[in-house]
Amino acid sequence: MRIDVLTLFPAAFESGPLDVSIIKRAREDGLLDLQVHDIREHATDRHRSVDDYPFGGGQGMVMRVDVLDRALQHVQALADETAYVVFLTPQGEVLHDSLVRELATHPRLALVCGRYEGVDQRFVDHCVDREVSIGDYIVTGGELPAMVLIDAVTRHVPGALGDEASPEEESFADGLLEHPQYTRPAEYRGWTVPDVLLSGHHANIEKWKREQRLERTRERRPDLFP
Ligand code: 4GY
Repeated sequence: MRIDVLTLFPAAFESGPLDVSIIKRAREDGLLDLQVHDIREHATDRHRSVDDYPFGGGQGMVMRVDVLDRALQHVQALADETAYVVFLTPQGEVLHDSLVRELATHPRLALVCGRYEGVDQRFVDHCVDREVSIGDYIVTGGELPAMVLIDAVTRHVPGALGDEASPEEESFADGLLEHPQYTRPAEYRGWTVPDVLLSGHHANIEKWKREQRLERTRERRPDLFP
């Protein structure tokens, strides 16, 4: 899959979480083609301005519709596929497993990262296919939310998790939280591991894991409970 990012801070995507581990390998293997673009290259005045004061007053600055539209048109023309355009904003629908899976079915995404107080609504109305939020809190710009989305989506690209692992077998695929995990040593400072996990009785172990997942989900996330 191809993902184009439009940002005023392309450096935010250099040597970060998308350059290590699973996402690094997905990029090396050609499963993710990530291209980052500087919105400022599409400013035209001598100050290279990308923002201006809000009509009607108010604090802060608003990103200009003309600069964003030129940047997006430039990016769209870089490949044959038309990118599905996602704007990261707390005003969007909250990202969840089913939306991640849906976004992963698009062959090409373009992610628009806002800064300042936001972007001119005309850009959203005329150029954006989907507004997505990573949760009900505010961060300084759309770059971190874009990275979260890229990571979550890439895990659903076939082959990205390697041969054995499948996202279908992960937490949320069946709507439940994970059971607790333990590894050696079996005892540390008197802290022990549940006996059943050391018993070698596979049917009992599977039953315990299921019970733990149901119990955790009921206690911590009743909203997810089946
Ligand atoms: N939460 N989920 C989020 C955010 C801040 C555009 C500048 C979020 O997605 N984005 O907090 N974004 C941005 C939004 C203008 C600040």
